[in-house]
Amino acid sequence: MVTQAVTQAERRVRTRSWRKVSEEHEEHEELVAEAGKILRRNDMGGWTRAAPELYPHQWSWDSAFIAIGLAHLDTRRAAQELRTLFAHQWKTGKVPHIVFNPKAPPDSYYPGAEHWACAASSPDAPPAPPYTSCLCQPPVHAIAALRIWEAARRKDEKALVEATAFLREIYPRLFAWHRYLATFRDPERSGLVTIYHPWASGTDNSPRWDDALAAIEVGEMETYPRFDLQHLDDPSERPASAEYDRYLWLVKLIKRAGCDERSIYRSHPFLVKDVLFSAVLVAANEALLEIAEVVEASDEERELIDGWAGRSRQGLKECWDEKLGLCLDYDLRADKPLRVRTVAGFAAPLIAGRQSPERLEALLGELDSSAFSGHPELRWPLPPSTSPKETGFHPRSYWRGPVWPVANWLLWWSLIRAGEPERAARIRRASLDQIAEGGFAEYFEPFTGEPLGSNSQSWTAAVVLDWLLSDSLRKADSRSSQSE
Ligand code: 2M8
Repeated sequence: MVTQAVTQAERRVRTRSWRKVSEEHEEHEELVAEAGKILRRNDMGGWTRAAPELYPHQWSWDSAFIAIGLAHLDTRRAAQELRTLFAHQWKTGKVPHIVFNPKAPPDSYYPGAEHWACAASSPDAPPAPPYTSCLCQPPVHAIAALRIWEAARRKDEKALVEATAFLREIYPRLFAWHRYLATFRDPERSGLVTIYHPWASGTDNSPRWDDALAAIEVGEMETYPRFDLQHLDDPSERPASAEYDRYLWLVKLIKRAGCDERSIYRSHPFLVKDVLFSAVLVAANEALLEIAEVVEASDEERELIDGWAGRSRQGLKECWDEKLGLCLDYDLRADKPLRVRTVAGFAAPLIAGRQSPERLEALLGELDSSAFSGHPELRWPLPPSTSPKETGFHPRSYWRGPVWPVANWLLWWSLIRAGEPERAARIRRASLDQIAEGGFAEYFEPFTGEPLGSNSQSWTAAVVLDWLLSDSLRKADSRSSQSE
C-alpha cells in the first residue's frame, strides 16, 4: 500500500509538471461550470437543498457555505440563501439546523418534518409550516454574510448598495443568533458552546462523541426507517444503527422536554462543549464585528460581540491538550475531556485564530504529521476527518475517517488568516485535484480517493467556486508555486 501510495504521489507530481498552464486553466473552467450547474440544479427557489436525494431540505451550515460559493456568481441570490434560512429563526435567536422542504418526496429523509412537527408547538418556534428541527449547527452565517458584501464591493456600486442593505437587514438576526449561543448554549459563560445532540456538531458520527454516546442508555423506542441508506450502495458510508438509535433516542428526549433549552440543560444525558462549534463562533463574531461597523451598530452591541469572541478564545485555550497537541471537546455529564484525535482538534484553534507562535507550530506539526496529512498512504495530502491512528477510525464511514472538502475549506481559510498562505495553497490544490478526479462528492476515502456519500453535494460545489474564484487565493497560490 505504501509503495503504491508513493507511486501515486510521484505520478501526481509528474502529471502536474507536465500539465500546461492552459490545461489547468481549462480544468478550472470546467470545475467552475460544473459547480455552478450543481448549485442551479439543487436550487429550490431562494434556498438550496444540501444534496439532491440524500438531503432534500435546507441545512443551516450548508446554506452558509452555499452562500459563500454563490457570492461569486450572484450576490443577490447568495443573500437570499441566508434570508430564507433566517426567516425560520426561533424567538430565542436559534437558527434551526434543518428547515424542512414541504415538497420533498415522501420517505426521502428521516427524521423529517412530521417527526419534528412538535417543535412547532414550542412558544419559541417560528410559524410553521415549513417545520424546523429544534437543533442548530455551527454558525458560519456571519462569515458568509460578510463574504457576500465583500464580493458585492468588488463588483459594482449597485451590488454594493444592495449588499449593504442586506447587511442592515440581517445584522439584528445574526446578533440575536450569536447572543443565543453565548447565553442559552453557554449558561456557565465558559466561552464554549454546549451541544445536546451530535447532529448539532455537523460531524455527526465522529469518534469525538463515542464516549459520551456510550454512556447513554437507550430506552423503549419505536422502530424507525433508515431512508438515508436507500440513497447509497454501501451502508458502511453512513452512521451505524447503534449510533442512529442514540440519535433518535436523544431526539425523543429533546421532544419530551418540549424543546425547552433550560429543561434540556437540566436533564439531558448528552451535554458536550464542542470546540469546533465554539471556534467557528469566534470567527463568526469577528465577522459580525465587521458587519456591525458597516451597519453602524451601537457601541454597546459591538462591545458585547467583542466580549463573546474574547471569552470563547479564552475557553478554547483552556481545552488545549499539551500531550496530543490538540484542542479537546469536554463532556459536561462525565466531567472530562474527550480525548480523540480528529480534524476538529487542530481546526478549532486555527479557526479561532490568534495562536501564539509556539502553539501555531504545534498545530501545524500535528496537521503535517503521520496522524493526519502526512500519513504515508493517503491518496491526497489532506487530513482525514479522524486520525487513522485512532481506534475509532473508519476510512469509509462518514465523519470517522473520510476526507471532507468542506472541512478542508475551513482549514484553508484559517491557514490564510494565520499567515500560512503556502500551506493553505497546498490544501486548496490537493482538494481541487481530489474533486477533479472524484467529482463533487460529500466526502472521500482517504487512501483511495474514492468518492463517498452523496454526489452533487451543494457545499462541495460551493467551496470549489470559492477556491477557484477568490482573488486573494489565486495570489497566495501563485506565490507558493513560485517558491516550488
Ligand atoms: C450531515 O448530517 C445530517 C443530519 O443533520 C445527516 O447525516 O442526516 C452532516 O454532514 C451535517 O454536517 C450536514 O450539515 C448535513 C447536510 O449536508 O449532513
